[in-house]
Amino acid sequence: MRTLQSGLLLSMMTWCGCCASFASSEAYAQSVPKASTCYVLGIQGMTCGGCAVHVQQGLSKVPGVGDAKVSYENGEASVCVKEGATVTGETLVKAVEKVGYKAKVKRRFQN
Ligand SMILES: [Cu+2]
Repeated sequence: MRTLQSGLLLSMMTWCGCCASFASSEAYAQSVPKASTCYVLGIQGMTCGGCAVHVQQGLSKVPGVGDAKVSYENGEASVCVKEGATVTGETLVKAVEKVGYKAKVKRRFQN
């Protein structure tokens, strides 16, 4: 736990204490190429906006993922895969589980 950083962030946002790190969403504001495959995942176990960031970080680390948006309010993540990359829904579910949450693929679509 990076307590120094978390203490600093407490003044900036509501923090439930379950998340060890935080990264600016700007880091994930990457452009998604046309005709990429996107997935909508249902996420279980998120208890605050910080959890959504945590899940987003986990998904963004998957090689081939071009863009990941996570909504704590909706309990959903939308993830778009870079063109030519072979990322499966199962891979994304595992990435979410790796950071401590449950996920399942709700929908797959072409962006
Ligand atoms: Cu949280």
